[in-house]
Amino acid sequence: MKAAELFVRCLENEGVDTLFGIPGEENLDVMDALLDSTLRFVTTRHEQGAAFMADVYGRLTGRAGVCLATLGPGATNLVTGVADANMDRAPMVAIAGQAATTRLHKESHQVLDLVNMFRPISKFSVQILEPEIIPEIVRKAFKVAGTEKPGCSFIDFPENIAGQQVEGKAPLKVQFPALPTPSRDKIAQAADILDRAEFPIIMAGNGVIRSGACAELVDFAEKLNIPVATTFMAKGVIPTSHALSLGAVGLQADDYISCGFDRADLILCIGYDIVEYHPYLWHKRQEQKVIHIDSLPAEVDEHYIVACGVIGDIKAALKGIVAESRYHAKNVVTGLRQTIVQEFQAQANAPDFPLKPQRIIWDLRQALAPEDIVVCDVGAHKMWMARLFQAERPNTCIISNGFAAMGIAVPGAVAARLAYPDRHAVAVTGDAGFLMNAQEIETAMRLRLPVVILVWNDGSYGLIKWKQMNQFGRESHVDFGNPDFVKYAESFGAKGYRVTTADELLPTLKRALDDDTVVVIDCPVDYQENLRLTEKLGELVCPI
Ligand SMILES: Cc1ncc(C[n+]2csc(CCOP(=O)(O)OP(=O)(O)O)c2C)c(N)n1
Ligand SMILES: [Mg+2]
Repeated sequence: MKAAELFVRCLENEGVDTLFGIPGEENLDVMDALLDSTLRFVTTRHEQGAAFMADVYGRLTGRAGVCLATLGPGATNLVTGVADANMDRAPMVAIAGQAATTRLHKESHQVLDLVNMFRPISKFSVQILEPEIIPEIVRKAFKVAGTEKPGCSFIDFPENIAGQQVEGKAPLKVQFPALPTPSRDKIAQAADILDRAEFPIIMAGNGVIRSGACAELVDFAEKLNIPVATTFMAKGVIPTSHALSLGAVGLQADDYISCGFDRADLILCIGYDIVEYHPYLWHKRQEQKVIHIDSLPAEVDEHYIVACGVIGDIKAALKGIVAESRYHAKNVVTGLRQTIVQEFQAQANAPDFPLKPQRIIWDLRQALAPEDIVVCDVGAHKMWMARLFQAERPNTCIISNGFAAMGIAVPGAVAARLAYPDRHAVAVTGDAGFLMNAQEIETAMRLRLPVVILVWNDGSYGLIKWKQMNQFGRESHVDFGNPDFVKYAESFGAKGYRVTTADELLPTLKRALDDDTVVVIDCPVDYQENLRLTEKLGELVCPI
């Protein structure tokens, strides 16, 4: 068979069902071989869209999302989405076509050294130099991408190799390593430290979701009476409605939840990764002890010196420690939780127009079922969503907080809808991030994927304006004009709605979710709330 065909067989063997990408001249053989495979190819309108789709598909399914581009400019367009997956620990395999190996040694049309270009933004970056090594390369790419901590593998596939014949080769057996059970000693040491603590608190990170340990985490918290804060990327590991949930941490300023950390004498970091939230922001004075429970040893950081590391399978670690520890009866956080819950509700009925961020989020939560999926973009809206959107289940509020690249929400919501056709998918995005990948509306329309895109319209790079005002008291080059988002949506054959009073938002959202097509909602937002929040948190008095 042709090498390209063997390559496609290997993808099938890995359980890949979907590829996102754009065909090019240098991957003609692969594109042709796909026609005789079980794989679904989603043709996108920008390689960045394809990469973000693979990123979110991988994060939601736990299996590597796959994207494909041609050489040179096709491959450079993948870069942001690849880096995002890699830093957000989402499993991904990115594939690019390449010129024939007979012209890689010289200056040549569209030729770039892609293996080196992708090296710093991937775990494994490789070129296929002989057809015979395809089974090993594909197997290794998927194994590396999917093994803790997950990330991206990049494969460069020169066109002359793809067209060669290869005999007697077949895909390799799919094997992933099981994480080792943490040692008994470490479990005993952690349980002992925990026993002696009075006010332990849990900081759960995305690793809890990746290792499927959410139920064990909730059980652990309940049996030992320990409150749980999550990172932005771990929203939903414990239902926000749970009495022990303290919401999400991640603002660069103190928030109510900081009071929980300040009171604590022990912080249990579970599946937490410092890429998600700098330790100096929650461990400034380093007065609390830290226990690190994760698949891999703690990263070195001067604010993250651990008293004990329990390394290995997170589920096994939690089960082991819970069996040897005690209920912390004094560890009451009712007052703090009440304050946090009041924050969720405080502006639920605010009649103001443009709408307050708090009201937008409240109405969005009312409109969605607990299992529906929100993919959030990056900006001021993300800060508000992370703080106030009440996620009840893991992986229902996708936030990029490793690489935090704008433009993820629209392609991400398309991928969410593909991964879970029975759930609603909503892209929550700023007006700037929206236009970074709005072209993927066409992809969603073509694939008949209903997606709701809720655009927070402030005519500005709102988050940057917020920071400029905080730091310098004046803004610099952050405003822009917007197209008519309703007409823009309609030009794709999608629907567009404009919210003109606060009370219109909830019915508009419900209608959009029922419309069964792509809908763009233009929702004007009042970001004066940003500075009000900064002021309020600056004067924060701890409710415990
Ligand atoms: C690709 C990319 N470019 C720039 C940034 C830096 N950045 C972070 S938020 C932001 C502004 C986002 O504006 P918008 O999408 O309108 O959201 P808003 O802050 O107004 O809610 C910028 C420029 C980034 N994170 N990613
Ligand atoms: Mg904006």
